[in-house]
Amino acid sequence: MSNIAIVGATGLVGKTMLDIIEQNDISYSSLTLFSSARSAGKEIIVNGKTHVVEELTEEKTSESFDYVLMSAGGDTSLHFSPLFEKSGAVVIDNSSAWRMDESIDLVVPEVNKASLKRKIIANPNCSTIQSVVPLKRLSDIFGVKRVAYTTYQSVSGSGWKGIEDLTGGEQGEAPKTYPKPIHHNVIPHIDDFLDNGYTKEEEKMIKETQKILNDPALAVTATCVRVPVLHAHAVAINVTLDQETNVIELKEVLLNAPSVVVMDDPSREVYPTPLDAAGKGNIFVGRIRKDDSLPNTYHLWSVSDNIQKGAALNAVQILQDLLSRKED
Ligand code: 11C
Repeated sequence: MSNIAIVGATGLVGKTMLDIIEQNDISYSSLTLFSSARSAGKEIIVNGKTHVVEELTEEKTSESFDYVLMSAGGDTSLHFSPLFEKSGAVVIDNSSAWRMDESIDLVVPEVNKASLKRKIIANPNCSTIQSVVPLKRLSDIFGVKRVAYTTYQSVSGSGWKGIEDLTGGEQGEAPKTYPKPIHHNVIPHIDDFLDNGYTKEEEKMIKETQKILNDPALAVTATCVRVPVLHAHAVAINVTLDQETNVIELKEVLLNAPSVVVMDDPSREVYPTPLDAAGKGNIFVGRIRKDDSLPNTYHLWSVSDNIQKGAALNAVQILQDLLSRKED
């Protein structure tokens, strides 16, 4: 059995990782919970045992961990992940710090596997994960030529503080996290703006899709929007395929895609919404239809819980894959 550490255990993603570890009966020899100095000392019960959260320090990285699930932001990861790696641990990192590093694998278990050439594995951005899982099936079978994303991202993507901005806004409070009120509003601005007019969130979706689908030249574009929803992101995906197909065939392919649940029957008003996906681990896809404005082009509507499959669950699934390899 393994010695597992969670860094960022008191955050929304860290807490969900612990819930998933419990729900999936993942066994371990020891479980150590780390946080910043601010949250150290808090107590968290996992599998009936009380754990006192410790402040992460350089010294503690050498405590012979086998696996470290890191959800503590880019700067913390840049500093501490290589120290854990040097001490022999495999780090599964939820920040964007390592994702585009050529030596680091960016992994969605339904799509690709960690090579372990480095012992730091990057967990992709939430809106990327729920997009590449259906796209990978289409890419394998029909080839993908171009992708245009428009996202509708819930406030839990910003952690507890995003949730507080929405619930505070409902009480008439001014926003503390977002540049504009999110209550009764939508904000076409997630993460910082870049010189080219795109945001970092949009750049992440573009570059991470190219890396995960192993096609650096794939034409991808994105507009990312924050919406006043608590849990689960929606992504409108417009995809141009290399080979001709039709809606029936496309649905058939997606019905067989791992982790994908097709909810698509307009005649009965069946299509996924964030309320359908919240708290669940699947990627729900609907509104599958032909885009007649371009050849071989289709619309998909993908909805998934950004804290579950979009972050904590994907990281734990990477861990489960590594644990199963160890057993073989
Ligand atoms: C959001 N997608 O909804 C972001 C959160 O690069 O892992 C995740 C940011 C990241 O705000």
